[in-house]
Amino acid sequence: MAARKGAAPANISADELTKYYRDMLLIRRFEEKAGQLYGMGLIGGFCHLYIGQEAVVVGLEAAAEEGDKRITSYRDHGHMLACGMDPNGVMAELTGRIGGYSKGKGGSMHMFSKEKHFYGGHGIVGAQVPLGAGLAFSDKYKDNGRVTFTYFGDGAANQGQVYETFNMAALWQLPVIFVIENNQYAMGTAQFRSTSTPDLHTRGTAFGIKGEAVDGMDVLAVKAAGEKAVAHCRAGKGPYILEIKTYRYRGHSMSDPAKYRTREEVQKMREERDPIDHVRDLLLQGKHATEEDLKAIDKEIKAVVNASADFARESPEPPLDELWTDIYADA
Ligand SMILES: Cc1ncc(C[n+]2csc(CCOP(=O)(O)OP(=O)(O)O)c2C)c(N)n1
Ligand SMILES: [Mg+2]
Repeated sequence: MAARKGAAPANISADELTKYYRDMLLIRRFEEKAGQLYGMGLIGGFCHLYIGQEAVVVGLEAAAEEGDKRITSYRDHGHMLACGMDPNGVMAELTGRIGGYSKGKGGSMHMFSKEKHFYGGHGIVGAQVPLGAGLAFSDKYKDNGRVTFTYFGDGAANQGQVYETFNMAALWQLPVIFVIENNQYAMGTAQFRSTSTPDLHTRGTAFGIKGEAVDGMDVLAVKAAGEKAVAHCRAGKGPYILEIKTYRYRGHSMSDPAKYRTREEVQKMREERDPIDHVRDLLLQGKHATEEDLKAIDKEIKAVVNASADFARESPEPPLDELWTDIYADA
């Protein structure tokens, strides 16, 4: 990944930069709070934090339009916040409360929003990839110009169902962007230990799917690549692969022995490549914001996140009769 220095490109406004800063910071602070609540025993089950990867979803959401869809894995809180889902509903779901997106019955990995076109939250590695192509199939059928962002990890990229999906998506020219969030690890397995060729963006070549690698610690690079991929899909040219090179700072999930990488490796990334610091520098160097402006945003975000934790704690657990609801769709 190239070093980043200097001013923002001229075509990016101060308002846009500020929005990306705010959106990424919301995810970072929300995830930190979720980590705290987990430590206090308020979150049960699995919880996979997105800290470090914020520029991926914020950059791609900047390239999306109303009505576009998104679907992802279990590392999903950032995707939900970036597409505008309510932090209160997400935090309440994490803590298993009735005010959560799945009425407290889904938890971290299983949330959905029809309103925001967010189709989950999937715990089976790679399972969302064919589902994402299915969403795109429905859009193609309806000829509505919509695009589906189908996110999955570097580990998931080695799954068989991904390639069955690539074949069908290319055959039917589906408007789907396969977003490989390459954070270099699948649980405790480094990519070089599990993957025969490191360039995951070339994985569509056999199916005639174009792909490119993107610096996932640079929100502007992600946005630019996203816009290109979206234009490709909307023009009816079929699927597109974005391999977004990113990094997770925290463990795979809340229980992670952290023996597969050094502290120094993580520290170096945080210090030299942090996506939020990057935009902060652009804002300050370009004189688009003062330290005081940024402090005010930090304060505002903290208040939103604290309010979500309060909302979650005050929301009751689902009553027992909720066990029998939301099992089948109403015909
Ligand atoms: C089919 C299946 N196999 C194994 C697992 C256990 N598992 C959960 S996450 C994970 C690693 C996936 O890594 P990656 O796709 O890189 O995503 P990341 O966690 O890095 O976001 C594994 C093996 C699972 N959930 N589903
Ligand atoms: Mg990974």
